[in-house]
Amino acid sequence: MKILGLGEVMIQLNPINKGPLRHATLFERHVAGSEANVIIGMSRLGFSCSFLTVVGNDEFGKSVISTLRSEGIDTNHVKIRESYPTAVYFVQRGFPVPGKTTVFYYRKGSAFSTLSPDDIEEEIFQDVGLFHTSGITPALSNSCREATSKAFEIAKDKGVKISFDTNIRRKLLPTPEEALDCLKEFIDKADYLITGLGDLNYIFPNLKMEEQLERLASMASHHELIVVKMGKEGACVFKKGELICSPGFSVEVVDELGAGDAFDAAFLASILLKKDIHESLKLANAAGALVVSALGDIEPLPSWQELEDFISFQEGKGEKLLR
Ligand code: KDG
Repeated sequence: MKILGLGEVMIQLNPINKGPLRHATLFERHVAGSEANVIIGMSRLGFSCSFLTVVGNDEFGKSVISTLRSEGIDTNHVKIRESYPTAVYFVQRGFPVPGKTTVFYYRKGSAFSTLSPDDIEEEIFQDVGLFHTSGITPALSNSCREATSKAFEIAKDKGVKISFDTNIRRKLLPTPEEALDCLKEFIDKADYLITGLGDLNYIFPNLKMEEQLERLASMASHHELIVVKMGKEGACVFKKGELICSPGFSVEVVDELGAGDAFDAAFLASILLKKDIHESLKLANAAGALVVSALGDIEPLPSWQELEDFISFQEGKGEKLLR
């Protein structure tokens, strides 16, 4: 089955040391973007993937394309926009809250923000079994929102399953009202709806998780299941009113960025391979934990073997891995 992703891919500048960005002088350069991270994660787990994005005709755009290609992603639908830059963002790790990462975007007016319904052609969905995007994409500009709507319409028309991660970035959707207004049509059409405790608390404050999930489920008329990521506490699946949860793994946090995307990749891959929900959650939690232990969103995305090794080690069965 072919997987199609849609989203902005950026250049990430991640300081080598933790602390306030104003004092950072040495940076690692990475390529990252939530939806692309998910697609690359699924490619590493054996799925055939293609990605729809827009980059500038610049050095960073070339870097994005070569990264996607080097991961085996079909880049036939990557568009190059003259005179618009590929977006960049900076990361601040461990300051002011230890273990937490803050991002500073330089993406306004980027090549991707010009994505419009004209870029979403029906033939892109040919042979696609699953389409994935997140709440970041429609929040980037009005034309991105219209393009995302068109992609959802085509996917629904063609019977392509949709996976949607609410992925609310408060710098893009600064109030809960804006977030709900922007995301509701995508929540409504998603088959696999993925969210996080932070997003639920933002859009449905002062409610218990079960109540928040009931509210979300009532807005999501096509959902097969809803996944809630809870960081190091693990994750739960809400299906037909039942909540199935799995605990997280405890690891040292080097850079928490990308953990949720690694989770999505392993969860979706597992569900598509018909693994049961407990097993899928466990593998997804393991993928998230692996990604927080290293810099960069894409680099630490695991293979099946690496997931198995990580879980065996965490469960005290990994003696042979030490040699
Ligand atoms: O999920 C990690 C991403 O959020 C991060 O790497 C950058 O895609 C990004 C975004 O838009 O915040």
